[in-house]
Amino acid sequence: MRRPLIAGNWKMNGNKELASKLILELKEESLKTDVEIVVCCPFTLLSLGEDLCKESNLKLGAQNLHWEEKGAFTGEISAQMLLEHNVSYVIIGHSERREYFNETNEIVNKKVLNAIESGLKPILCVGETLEEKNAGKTNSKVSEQVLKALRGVDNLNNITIAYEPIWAIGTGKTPTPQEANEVISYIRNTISKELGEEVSEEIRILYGGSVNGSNASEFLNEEDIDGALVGGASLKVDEFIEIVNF
Ligand code: G2H
Repeated sequence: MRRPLIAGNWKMNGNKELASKLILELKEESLKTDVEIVVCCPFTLLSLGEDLCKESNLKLGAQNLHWEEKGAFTGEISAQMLLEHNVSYVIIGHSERREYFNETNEIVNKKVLNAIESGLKPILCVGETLEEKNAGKTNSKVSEQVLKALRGVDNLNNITIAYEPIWAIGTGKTPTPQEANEVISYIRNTISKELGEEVSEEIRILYGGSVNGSNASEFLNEEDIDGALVGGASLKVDEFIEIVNF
């Protein structure tokens, strides 16, 4: 049985006040205990997030990391720096990173390798553009992204994948839950064929893209969907609670 995971990706949003409010309210709620909940806040809020998440079931996540251990990489952040703040998860290869910061599959692969070697759990994002979807290229695009990102990774136990169709991100548009489930089960089959059946049964694959309090349960009740990566709705505590308690 794969334990569902709901991760909130705050992107470049929030401040100390919002972080305190959101995390404290989440801690006070009675949330499903069989769901793993991760808060991926901006780097500057990790220290506060670390304190606020203490003595709770909430886990802390980051939204990016560099692939090197340390060095002259102005503006970057290392796995060790994240670990020092009790960060457990790190989002890697989000489409916004790929699009605005030119992250290629090779860069994503280096980041995944570094995260795994350092003891962080990557949430690897993959997804197709609307053009690729319309050209019938969804499955080939996402399976290529997954296999390239996982190249050379020996231990896949701590990997989570998030299928996020780019056209569904922050747009309010979504695939149907059945369509999302089909792509996710294609990813699972690809992993089974290329990397082993056992790991394909164990690896968690989330859906992301305009998930909200109203549509979450439909996605999360699909057989192959193991959770959600939530952007906009993770900044509204009531909605995020609704998603977690789907
Ligand atoms: C997709 C998602 C979170 P949103 O990027 O990663 O954002 O839920 O706002 O579409």
